[in-house]
Amino acid sequence: MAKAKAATRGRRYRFSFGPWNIHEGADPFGPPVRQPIPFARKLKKYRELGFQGVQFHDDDAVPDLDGKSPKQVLKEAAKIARMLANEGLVAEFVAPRLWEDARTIDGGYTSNSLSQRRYAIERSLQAIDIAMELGTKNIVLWLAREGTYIRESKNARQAYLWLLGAINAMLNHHPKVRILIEPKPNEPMDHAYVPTIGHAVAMAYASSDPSRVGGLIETAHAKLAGLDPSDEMAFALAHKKLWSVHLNDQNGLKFDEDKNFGAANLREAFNQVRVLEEGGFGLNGEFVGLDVKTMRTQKQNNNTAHLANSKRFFELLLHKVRTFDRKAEAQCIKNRDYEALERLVIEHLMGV
Ligand code: XUL
Ligand code: MN
Repeated sequence: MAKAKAATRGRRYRFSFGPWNIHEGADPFGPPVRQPIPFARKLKKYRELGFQGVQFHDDDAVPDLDGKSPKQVLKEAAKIARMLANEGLVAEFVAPRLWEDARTIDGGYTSNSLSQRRYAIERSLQAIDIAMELGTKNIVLWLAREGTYIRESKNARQAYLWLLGAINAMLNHHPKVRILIEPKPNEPMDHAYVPTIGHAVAMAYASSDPSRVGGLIETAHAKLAGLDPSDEMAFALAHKKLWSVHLNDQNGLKFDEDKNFGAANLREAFNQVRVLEEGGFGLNGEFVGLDVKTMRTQKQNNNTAHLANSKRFFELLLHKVRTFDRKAEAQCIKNRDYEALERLVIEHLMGV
């Protein structure tokens, strides 16, 4: 116990975000409100803001990849790998973008159309090739359109089997690839398959190589499922399957808000940091990933403040976790005096 504590005290975390987090502000009700920033300029921001890891969709690395030959795709990915190295950055993961193409309107891996399921798998295998070129083994699956608008449109049991088949095909494609399932219960679908980390972990154990399938938990997605994000993270950590996080926040059951980490519920954020710190998250090279969007109201020249702020809120909460009075906590637990424990937590957070 003392040894584990020594290992975590003073531990430094590495942070990542995706280029889509510097967002132009379009939403379903209005157009962009800021000019797009070229990828190379976004890349310059990472170190400046204190980030080392870059999260990618496959076409963040290779735009319009469906129209390019496999050779061309790899050539362009290699160019991005050089850009990363020049900036002192690393790729954290690549996620196949399976929700924009016309062939994924009704889902990719779980589409009712055989040719569309094939397209989804082919595109995912190509995402693995891109990931390897970028120097990461991690593939994130956000299963955007794998689900239904109306229940009767798909056979859910069959869909889970197709999903498993797709995961196994990816594992089979490269001996080192690791699949990180990012669960989300809804949006864009009414109901999404694999809505929670429990489902993702079950899929991992059912796969052809459970040691290479794990999860990424996004705060907002857990909250949209009506669950506590820190408990979800703890569940994955207990199974050694928390391989990344998307920290952000969410003000109740609305659309996926991607608010700043800690901005809606500070205590929940504190508990996420506590669980990550106590669970040894990061000790195997995991990144503290953010998935936070620039507010639509933000002006062009200050469109990265949300990233710096979310990282800062994490670090301030980490300080709160590390300075929490553990002896007093143990005493409250021993006495089963949870009213006293609650007061201890709230006063600590309020700096009393
Ligand atoms: C969608 C979401 C995505 C994934 C990556 O809700 O969170 O940005 O994190 O595809
Ligand atoms: Mn996310």
